[in-house]
Amino acid sequence: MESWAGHEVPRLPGRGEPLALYDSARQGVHPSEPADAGSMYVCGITPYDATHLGHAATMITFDLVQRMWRDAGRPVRYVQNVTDIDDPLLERAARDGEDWVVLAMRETALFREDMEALRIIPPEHYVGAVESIPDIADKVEVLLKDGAAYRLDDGTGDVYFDISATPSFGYESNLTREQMLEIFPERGGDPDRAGKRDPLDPLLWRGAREGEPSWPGGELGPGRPGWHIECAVIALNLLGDRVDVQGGGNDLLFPHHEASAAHAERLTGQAPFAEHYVHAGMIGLDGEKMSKSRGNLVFVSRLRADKVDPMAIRLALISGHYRSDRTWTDDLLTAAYERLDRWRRAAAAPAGPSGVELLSEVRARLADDLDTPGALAAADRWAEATLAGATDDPEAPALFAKTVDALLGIRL
Ligand code: 5CA
Ligand code: ZN
Repeated sequence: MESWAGHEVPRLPGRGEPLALYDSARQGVHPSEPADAGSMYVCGITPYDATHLGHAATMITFDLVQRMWRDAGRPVRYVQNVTDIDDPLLERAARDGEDWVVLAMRETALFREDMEALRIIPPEHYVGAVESIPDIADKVEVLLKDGAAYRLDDGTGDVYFDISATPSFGYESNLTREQMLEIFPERGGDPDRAGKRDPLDPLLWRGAREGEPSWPGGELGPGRPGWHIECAVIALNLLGDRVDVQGGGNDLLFPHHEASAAHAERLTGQAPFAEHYVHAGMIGLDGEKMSKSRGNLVFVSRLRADKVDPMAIRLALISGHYRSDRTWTDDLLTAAYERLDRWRRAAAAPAGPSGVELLSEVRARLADDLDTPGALAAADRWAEATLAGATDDPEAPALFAKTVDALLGIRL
């Protein structure tokens, strides 16, 4: 499916530092030093509503990964999906009496506009679940033949993955079985479904139901794909047997990324599927996770319609560390506007403290697990000294503007 338009990213002098990132599986910060190109798969939207600030924060996080890899001289192979068929989409379409295809297309189009406004570098491949169905059905068939999956014998045609088919189920999320059993039903799982071998077995293929869209599944019979196999297959098809980064919000730690990894690893015989499982914190409003089902959403498109500067949105979202769950407030936006104003005035100054030193400080902060608060503080110190009249380096204001543009995605 079509991605969105990119923009020019300025080239910076010298070479950026290798990026270290927190990996949820190993529970620590480790270097992400792709041998050749960096490969990244990021779990994209389920397009039944507009992009909210939580989606935006997660997309900005992985945009920073891409910017750091590029700055270190690595080409980037980046794939993102759109879950353009799934229960929540069908439920919302039914609730509003709308065609689910029209709903998905409209919200995906709006997402693209939001991403462009936020200066997110587009993925190389932006892929829908629907267009991937033949590939997904093929892989489910492979898992069935291989004994890693089974069909329920209740006539529904539903196929489940047997989690005992991978020896290390649980390694990605590091959760106990009790924790998994608690979270599973809250995140789309069906532990009580009769006929499953293990309550935690995830759905691979849902047999066709009256009144629901379905696609021919070859030997599987008509139906539609489960959620985790969708991401596993899209990633394997376009990025190969393993990826450097598997990304998304921390709501995907379990079961989504655990199950996707299990599917991929069983299909390829190689583990781990991802070198780094990277999870962005949840953006909340009034103490609650921002989510479509809770309805406590601040939409990027709403803010844009209100003429809020997308650069202020971006700056507000990166003023906290990507891994921390954090709350959106109007104060955050006010502070971002003030910062943007100081930075813009400083970038227009005739000179400032050393631009090369500033660049190396920003690089170092971001290389350390994307420490954006540290990078912003370094930029603030430079801007403050510039506005106070520092005259050391006449090249510095231009380099400052390039630095925050290339590495933080902030166009002054
Ligand atoms: N389509 C699936 C992933 S395959 C999905 O989770 N869609 S979503 O629309 O619910 O979320 C899209 C992306 O935004 C996911 O990476 C998700 O983890 C992330 N996300 C969702 N809500 C928030 C939030 N409140 N804060 C931060 N990130 C969020
Ligand atoms: Zn996904």
